Amino acid sequence: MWWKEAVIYQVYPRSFQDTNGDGVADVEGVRRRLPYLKSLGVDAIWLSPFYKSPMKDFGYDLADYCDVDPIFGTLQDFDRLLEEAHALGLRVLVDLVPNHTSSEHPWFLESRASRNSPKRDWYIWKDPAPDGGPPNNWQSFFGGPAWTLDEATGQYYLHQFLPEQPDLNWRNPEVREALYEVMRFWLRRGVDGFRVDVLWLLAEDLLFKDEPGNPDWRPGMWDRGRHLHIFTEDQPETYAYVREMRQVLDEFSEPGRERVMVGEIYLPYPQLLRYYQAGCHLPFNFHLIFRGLPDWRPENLARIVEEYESLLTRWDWPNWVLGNHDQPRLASRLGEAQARVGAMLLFTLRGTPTWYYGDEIGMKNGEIPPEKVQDPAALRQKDRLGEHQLPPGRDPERTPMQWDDTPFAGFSTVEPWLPVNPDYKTRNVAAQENDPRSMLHLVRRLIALRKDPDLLYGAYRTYRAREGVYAYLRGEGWLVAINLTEKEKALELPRGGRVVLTTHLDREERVGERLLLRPDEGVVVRLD
Ligand code: ISL
Repeated sequence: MWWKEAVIYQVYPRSFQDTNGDGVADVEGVRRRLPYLKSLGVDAIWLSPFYKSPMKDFGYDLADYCDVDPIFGTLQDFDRLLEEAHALGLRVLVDLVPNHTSSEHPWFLESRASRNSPKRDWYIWKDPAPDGGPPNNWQSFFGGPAWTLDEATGQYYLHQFLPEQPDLNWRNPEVREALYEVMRFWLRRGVDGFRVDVLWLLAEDLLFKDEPGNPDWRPGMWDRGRHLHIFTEDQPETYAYVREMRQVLDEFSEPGRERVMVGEIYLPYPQLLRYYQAGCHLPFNFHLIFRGLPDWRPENLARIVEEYESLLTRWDWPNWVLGNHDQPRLASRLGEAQARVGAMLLFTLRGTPTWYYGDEIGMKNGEIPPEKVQDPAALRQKDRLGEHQLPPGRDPERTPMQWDDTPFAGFSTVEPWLPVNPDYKTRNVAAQENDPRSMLHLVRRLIALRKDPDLLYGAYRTYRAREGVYAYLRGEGWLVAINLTEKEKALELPRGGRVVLTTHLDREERVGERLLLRPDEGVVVRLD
């Protein structure tokens, strides 16, 4: 099945390639860069939202599910991109944002118009608490209460994100059918599937009780962490909704042309894995991001992989991620040398990898001067906490793609919406194409190597996970050994073999039963 063998590449549409000189990238820019994506060897592209939107959350606030925002282009541009991608053998996944719309979506305008509106029940409206305050203590992901009062009708509406992102009421079958029609709209156009936004948050408990306090919360942690989320996350109804979405996908699937659902789900494994049973092809496994990167030791990484591997049934296909548009850049979290090691890990584990644009050249978090901060998550904190506490937000990982060393990095002809990282002069695609030992070449080699049937489908077994070295076996003859330290390490191999790839890209040689790993080196060994 294609999605088991695929590498998915995430494009953040605002930041990939501008073609009309407005400083914001566009759909046409993705089309023009298809040859690059093809040369990288990826199989599928996932596009974050490019739909009509007031852009309060940069597209995750949709005012029209079935049209392209003019800043990104037109539906015709999208059709052309899709056609050319398919001609090159690249699949295209689009973002589906079912949990909330923009407050400017016609559905919400109708819903808020009056308490008797036929669409009143399309969103979640509640009377104020007896003191006039919000109905309960639920907090928004972006800080502050998850409820906003609509003065005109005297009720609060729920928004787990911005006040400009009201939550749809998924218990209402009309809402569900409307979203399934949205899916059909894009499936008929030919998309290969969806990355579904906040899939684990679709339903809320009907009693709307206060969330209990989180005993682990400490000052400095984010607001929403003050409480547990037992009434807003992972509710039983969600599984039924996932099943229904899967049916819509199956209406359009044929052998070799399965339309797939990738689910954004931040949950512990036992809960996460239940989304497979509900029919989600790839419930995102973010554990390397939120447990691995902060504690980059072999013992920890092996635990993360083994727990997952031991819980998966043979119907569940694994997947791995190291970065996305909500998380600090891989190369900033691990440093340049270990980012290469991280890439080797991601592409040699069992399961479908998803790769974030720019990580293949080791792009780092951009430095965003306070007056240029755009991310609403950061700006809301600033309003509440004051300038001096301004958290970095998510802009640093969304800076323009660094194509070459010309002004604005070949991204645009004008000042881009977020500053280009100044390191673009030396860190860019063109420079790395010319450097045979660059991270770009490493990623390309890893993606190509991953096509080996044993690396795709072979079993995973931990070989060693201690003293800075993490080594594992894949299938019959592969051994991957990564050195997570800056010190030289030695590893006894089960038998001799051949180093076929090193993160340093400078040796391919026979090894005996003793493998020497240089500082920050990862190697893939083909055992005899
Ligand atoms: O960024 C996060 C964790 O580090 C999350 O809080 C994130 O906001 C959450 O996972 C939901 O993300 C998705 O939905 C949001 C949107 O802002 C994010 O960009 C998107 O990935 C609302 O649609």
